[in-house]
Amino acid sequence: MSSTSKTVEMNFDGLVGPSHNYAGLSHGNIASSSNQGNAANPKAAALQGLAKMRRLLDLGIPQAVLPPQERPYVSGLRALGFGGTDGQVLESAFAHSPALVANYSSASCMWTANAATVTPSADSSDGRVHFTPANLTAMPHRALEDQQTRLTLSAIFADRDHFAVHAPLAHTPLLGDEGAANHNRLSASHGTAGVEVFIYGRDALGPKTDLKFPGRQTLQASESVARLHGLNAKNAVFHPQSATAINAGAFHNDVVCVSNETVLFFHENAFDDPAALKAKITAQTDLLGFDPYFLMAGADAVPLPDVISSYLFNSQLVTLPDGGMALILPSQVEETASTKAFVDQTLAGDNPITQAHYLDLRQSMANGGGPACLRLRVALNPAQFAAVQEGVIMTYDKITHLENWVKAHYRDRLACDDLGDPKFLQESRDALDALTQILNLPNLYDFQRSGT
Ligand code: SUG
Repeated sequence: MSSTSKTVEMNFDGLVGPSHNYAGLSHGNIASSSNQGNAANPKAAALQGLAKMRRLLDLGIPQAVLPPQERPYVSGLRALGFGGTDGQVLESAFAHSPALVANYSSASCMWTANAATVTPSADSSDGRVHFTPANLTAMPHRALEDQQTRLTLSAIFADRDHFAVHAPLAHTPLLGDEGAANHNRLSASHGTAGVEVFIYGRDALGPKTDLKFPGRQTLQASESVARLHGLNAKNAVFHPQSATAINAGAFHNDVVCVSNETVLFFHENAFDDPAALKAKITAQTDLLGFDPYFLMAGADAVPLPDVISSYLFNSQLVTLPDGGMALILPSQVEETASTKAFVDQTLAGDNPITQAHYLDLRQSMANGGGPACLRLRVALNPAQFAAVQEGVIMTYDKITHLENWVKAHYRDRLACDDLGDPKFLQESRDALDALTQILNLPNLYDFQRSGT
């Protein structure tokens, strides 16, 4: 795909890794907990993700991928004192604790909305696109992702004239950072200055709260990312997620809210004091010279449990090249009466949303990841677009190539008991080694650099 003459948004989807499984690792994520111990189908998961990318290309939306991380993460286990060959490291760690190996084997980096927070150059102080890889400290298995994420983003956005990839924030509960999943942006268009809306689950320096589940994102992390990205009081807003939403299973704000250009699409229970949030946003959009659309689903019409089980607001909301916007939704939204009715009502209403597309993402959804979790949005002007490492940008041919790669390398059944098997380790490495050639990302992984 060639670059266009204006700023466009490119979605970087997480390519689902060969170790996709259901280990029930995410406390507070109801789908993850309730599917614990089920066998997964990594092949179907990866193909479902690629089908979503193909659909976005059909709509004329630029599409790219972020490759999966190396799992099982043998160098991580080796650093815990397990020794011998790589196969022996895995076997002895598994004999010691299958749960430990499950944490070091999760394919959770597929949810790239948690890979980083991204500030487009229209908002940053130095005219570059800024990325801060999320430290993901709240969940043990996810806290293992940030160093590789930094390496991957640095390889893809290598041009320092256009891109700044920061270090992740320190791994302390004070600075729990979950990336773009708690970050919205409102602007007249992708290329013009906007207001960035940081939603946090917890003020780590404030009074104790009555959260039943972890408030993963802290206010202090959001403020730090905004500072690092060169945002100021005029283009950043900080606001708490509601405890009601977190306690109902909205472990990230993007389970109950999505934004795109002028639209904020959200549930009544998403935020503490939604009226106050709207006032903060409009104070800034007035200065920027546009009126936002606040499209809110009331809790009476769309009960919060329906929102959590269907992932209505974990849709992608994308700007169509010929005008209007499309919602990319999981099929569960179509199968749930209240959420389907709200989508139909939105399409019929006076707002920019003109299309709804329902997709089967059941493998990812069973771990609490919908369409929006699976993508990192990056707004790029033509020069920035041209500077992205080309190997990760999707064309129809490349998607077909990746589908064939998945069919050749992935299992169609993976249970937690399979994770300690050295044969599975070798299969995964063969797959990732081939992938780095397809995407032209040489020496991306530890096992390639160490030559084992
Ligand atoms: O962090 N699930 C992920 C889902 C992340 C969804 N992302 C967004 N909402 N943006 C999580 O809870 C489950 C893995 C397991 O249980 O094996 C998991 O990590």
